[in-house]
Amino acid sequence: MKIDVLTLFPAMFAGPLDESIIKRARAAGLLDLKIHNLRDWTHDRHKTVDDRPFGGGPGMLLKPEPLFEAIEELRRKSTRVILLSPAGRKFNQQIARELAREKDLMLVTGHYEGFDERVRETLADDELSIGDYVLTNGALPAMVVIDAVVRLLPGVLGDDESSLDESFSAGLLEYPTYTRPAEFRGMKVPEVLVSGHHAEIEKWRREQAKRQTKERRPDLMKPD
Ligand code: 4GX
Repeated sequence: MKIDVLTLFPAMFAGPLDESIIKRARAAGLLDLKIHNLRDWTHDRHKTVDDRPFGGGPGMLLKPEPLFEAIEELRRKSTRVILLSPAGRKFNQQIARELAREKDLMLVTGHYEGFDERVRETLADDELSIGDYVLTNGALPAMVVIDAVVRLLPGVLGDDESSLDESFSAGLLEYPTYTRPAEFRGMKVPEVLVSGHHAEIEKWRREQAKRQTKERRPDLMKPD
């Protein structure tokens, strides 16, 4: 997959996407990730990317010209252009799975009060929010989307890394898990898990996953 990111803060992307699984995906050629500085598509001496809103009011908006020029230069027919903003659809695992099936993505991150509305109307295929809180800019949301999508690309996760998906796909939280020692500071691992009764273990895990979900995330619970 090719992912282009358009941002005013390219340096923010240096650490998180150069580590661990995303680093490995890039090295293996499974992900072609390019970070672009929106200021590279300005033409004035001050590299102006923002301006005041017509009609007055507080805050600055990203001007349309650099965004139009950048997106029109970088996108291909196959590219899904996605804006990141608190006004977008709420990002979740289902949307991550949907995006993982695309050939190319372009993530466009706002700043200040947001985008000139013509960017949204004309260039955006989609608009996503990572949650109901306000960040200083869209770089972290873009990295969150990239991380969640890239780990779903075929070949990116090893067998030991991929188990977590199943429970979320099944709509339940994980059951509690333990590793050695069997007793730690007086706290014992549940007897059934060390019993070797595989059918009993399965049953216990299913019950625990349901209980955890009901207690902590009832909103995930499917009616049944
Ligand atoms: N999930 N932010 C975007 C600027 C902005 C404001 C309005 C467009 C419209 C955020 C989030 C988020 C802060 C990124 C404001 N852009 N983005 N930025 N939560 O809080 O995605």
